[in-house]
This record gives sequence, structure tokens and C-alpha cells, in this order.
Amino acid sequence: MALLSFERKYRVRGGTLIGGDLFDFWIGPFYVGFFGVTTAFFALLGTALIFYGAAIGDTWNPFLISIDPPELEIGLGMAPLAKGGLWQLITMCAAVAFISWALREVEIARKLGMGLHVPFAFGVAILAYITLVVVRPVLMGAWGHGFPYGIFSHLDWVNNVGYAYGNFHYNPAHMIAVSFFFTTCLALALHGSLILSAANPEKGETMRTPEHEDTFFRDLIGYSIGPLGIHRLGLFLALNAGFWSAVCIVVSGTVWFDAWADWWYWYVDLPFWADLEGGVNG
Ligand code: UQ1
Repeated sequence: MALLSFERKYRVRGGTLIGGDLFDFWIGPFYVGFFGVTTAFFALLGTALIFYGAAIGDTWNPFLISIDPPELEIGLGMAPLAKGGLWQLITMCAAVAFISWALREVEIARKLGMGLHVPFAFGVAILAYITLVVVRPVLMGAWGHGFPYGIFSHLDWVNNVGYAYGNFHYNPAHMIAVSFFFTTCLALALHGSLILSAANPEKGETMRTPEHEDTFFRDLIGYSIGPLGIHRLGLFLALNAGFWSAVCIVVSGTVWFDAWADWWYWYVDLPFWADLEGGVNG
């Protein structure tokens, strides 16, 4: 079925979570829906507030513009607009826009009778963002622990927070997150290259099948995870990358306050060798 006739067939009413038929229509190729309206509204409002913040700031250099969170002294209160209040409003707009986008994905998936894997996956990315700018600041008692919205300033924030715990690469959850990010890249590189090698032949050659793909990996390493399995694995790897990123930052400053390298003393202190001569206690 050609794409356009498919879309006509499946452009059906229903599946909305809220608003009934009210926003149940398309603008060109885009489904609108109640959450399309709220996404657009809060994304535009948040962007306008960023431009307002830039206008009352002291630079138009795009690398240096920064919308900063309130000073730590403000705690969890509301700050004046120019002193972190804009950051607070922009954070609320961002959160509502992101969640609206996920719910619009849910409505589209429901119309098409699909699973909710895509909004779930996006939900993990939203979780990581909310963890950074809401959950951790609330647990630590000040909005000032959120990261600033600027290109260089957010890099400085990552640098400074990293060094506040010695060397962040010793954070075990950070190690797990980084390993998942790298493994996600490996999986997508393997998968993308395998699909192109089989499904995109030279002119005049015939396309190869999933059986060829299975056989390639069985010949190479004695195992094929399969054409469906590789996508389960990819989703698993990518979701874990986002999830452990959220874990590694939320535990820093809430349940662990020292250098992350010191966390590993649980291993040095194990009873098997802790009291041996030459050990930490001997
Ligand atoms: C794989 O086994 C497979 O099934 C045929 C794919 O689907 C097309 C893949 O993309 C990849 C990369 C593999 C190999 C992956 C593992 C974990 C053995």
C-alpha cells in the first residue's frame, strides 16, 4: 500500500486520551490532538522566555547565553524572574512540553493499534531530565542544584559537579551508564551495517533476506540474536543508558557526598583481606 493511501486508511477518529474529538485532526502530515496543542504552547512559551532571558542578559553570543537557576540561598522557593525565576518557569514549560509530546505519541500509537514502546522510551529520556532539574534539586533542598540552560554554562556545570565528587568516572552507576551508551553504539553500528549490507544491494543484485543476516552472525560468532531480538536488545541498551545516567546523578549529593573513588573502599574493607599484613588495617 502506498504511503499516502495507507495514511488515508488509518487517519481515523478515536484513541485520544483527553479532549474527545475536539483536537482530533491533522495539519498537513502532523497529528494535532490535545497534547499537540499543549506541546506547541509550552514549547513556544519556554522558547520565548529563553529569548527574554537572553535579552536581559549581557551577551547575544549563542555559546555564552545562559539562563541560570536561582542562588542556593533561595532553597526551594520561587525566585525573582531575573534571578532564577526564568529558569524555574522555563523548566516547567520544558517538563510540560516533553510530557505532552510523550502523551501525543501515546495517542498516535493508540490510533494505529501499536504498542507504547516509543512513548515509553521517550519517557526514560524525560525521566533523566526531570531527575537532573527537579528530583535531585528537591532532594538536596535547592533549585540552585539544577543545571544552567546555556551551551558553555551547562558544560561548566557538568565539569564542576564532576569534580565536586573527586573524579566522577569512579561513580559505579556512571560506569554502568557509560558502558550502556557505548554498547548501544556497538549494537546500532552492527545492526545498521548488517541491514544495509543485506537490504541495499548494488544495482542489478538481489536483496538478501533475514536468513542471510542470521547466517552471517552464526558463521561469525556462532550466534544470531535474530531480526526482532536485535531491536529488543537495542531498546534495552538505550533505556538502560538513560536510566543509569539518572541514577548516577541522583545519588550524588543525596546518598553519597564524598569522592566517588572512596566508595570503592567497601572492596578494600572486605573481611577476606582487610586485616592482612600490609592491608589497610594491618
Ligand atoms: C543479529 O544477530 C541479528 O539477527 C539477524 C540482527 O538483525 C538483523 C542484527 O542486526 C545483529 C547486529 C545481530 C548480531 C547481534 C548479536 C548480539 C549477536
